[in-house]
Amino acid sequence: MSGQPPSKKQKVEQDAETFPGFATAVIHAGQEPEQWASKSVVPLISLSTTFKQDTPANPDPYEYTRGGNPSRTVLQTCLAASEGAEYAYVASSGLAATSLIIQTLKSGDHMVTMNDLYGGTNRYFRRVVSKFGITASFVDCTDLTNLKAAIQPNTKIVWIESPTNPTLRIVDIRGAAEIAHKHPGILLVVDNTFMSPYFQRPLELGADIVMHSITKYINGHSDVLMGVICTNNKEFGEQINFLQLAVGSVPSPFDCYLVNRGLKTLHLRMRQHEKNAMAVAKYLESSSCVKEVLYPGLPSHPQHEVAKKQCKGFSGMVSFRIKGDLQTSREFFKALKVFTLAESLGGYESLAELPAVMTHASVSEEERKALGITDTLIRLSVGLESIDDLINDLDQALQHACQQS
Ligand code: P1T
Repeated sequence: MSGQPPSKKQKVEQDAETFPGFATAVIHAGQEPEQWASKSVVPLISLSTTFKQDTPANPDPYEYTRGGNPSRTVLQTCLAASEGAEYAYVASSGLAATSLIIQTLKSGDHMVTMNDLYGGTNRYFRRVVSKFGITASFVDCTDLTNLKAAIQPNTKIVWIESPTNPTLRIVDIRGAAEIAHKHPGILLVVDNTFMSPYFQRPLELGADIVMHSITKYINGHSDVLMGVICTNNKEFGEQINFLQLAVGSVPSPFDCYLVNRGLKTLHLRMRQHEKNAMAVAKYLESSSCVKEVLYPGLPSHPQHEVAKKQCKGFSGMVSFRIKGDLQTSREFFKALKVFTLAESLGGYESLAELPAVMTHASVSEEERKALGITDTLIRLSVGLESIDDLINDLDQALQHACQQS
C-alpha cells in the first residue's frame, strides 16, 4: 500500500464489495468440515431419504428427507447468511417458494401485490390463489400512495417485485415497509430475484420476507430449478419449515449441492453481470434502432435515484424497445449469434426474449398493454461473455432488424 488516499478507480472497486463479509459468507457459512465424519471440505451430497433412529420417534437430527436433509441444511445456512437472514428455506422452484408463502394465509385473507410481476407469479395469484378464497389487489407500487390506498382490514401480505420483470420498475422498499408496518400483522414480501442478495438485501430495508427464484442468479448456471424464502421472523419461519414437511415441494439433495456450489462465485458473477449490462445499456441508448432503454443503472431510468439508495448495484437485466413492430423484433432475434433466444435469466450465458409472447404470455393483453409489455419490448439477461462480443452481436442484429423493417 502506498499510503495515498484511494484513487477514484480504486474506490469504485472497493465499493463493489457491497455488504461487508459477503464473499466470506457465501464461501464458508454452513460449510464446516467438522459436520461430516470424513471432515470433507466440500459438503457431501446426502442422498438418503431416511435416517436411522436409535429409539422410535427420536430423530438425531434427521428423520425423513422431506422434513430435513444434511445437504439442504448446508445450502439453507449459506443462503440465510447471504441475505443477512436468520432463517432460509428452499423449495423445488421459485413458484413453489411463492406458494409456500401464500399457504400461510387462509380463506378470507387479502393481499396487495404489484401489478407488474413475473408472468408465472401473476398467473399463480390470479388463477390459482383466487380459487381458495384469498383476494388480491394488483396495484402500481412505484407510487406508494397506491399501495397505501389498497390496504384493507383483512390484508395480510404486501407482495412486491423490485426491479420488476420485465419492465425493471423499482419500488421504494423502505417506504413500502413503513406503510405495511403501520398495520399490525401485515408482512412485506420482496421478490429479490433480479438483484440477488449481492446487490439488494430487502430485510435490511425493512422487509419481513425475501423470496428468490434461485434458478436465476443465485445458482447462476441455468441447470437447477429452485426457490428460497429468507426471514428473520421466527414464527413465520417455523410455519414455512412446517410447510416444507407438510406440502413436500422440496428440492433434491443433488440440486442443493449444485446451488451451494454456484453460490460460491455469486459476488464475482454479479460484478461482471453488472459491468456488462451497464455497457450494453449505454450502447443501446446510443443506437438509432432503439426507442427506449430500461435499466435502473441509467440516469434516464425514472426510479434511478430510488435504485441508487436501496441497491448496491444494478444487476444484469436490461430491457429495451426496438423501433418497428413484431416483425422487427423477430428479425432481431433471428440475427443474434451470441445471445440465445430463450426464457429465464441470471445464468453465465446471455439470453434474449420477447416477454409479450414468452414469459408474460399468460398476462392478459389488457394488462400487458397497460404495463408497456408490447411486441417491441425485448428483455436481455446479460451474461458473462466478452463485452465486445456482446455489443457487436447486438449491433449487427439491430442493424439487420432495422434494415428489414
Ligand atoms: O421459474 P421459477 O424458479 O419457478 O421462478 C419463478 C420466478 C419468480 N420470480 C421472478 C422474478 C422470476 O423471474 C421467476 C421466473 N422467471 C422466468 C422464468 C423468466 O424468464 O422471467
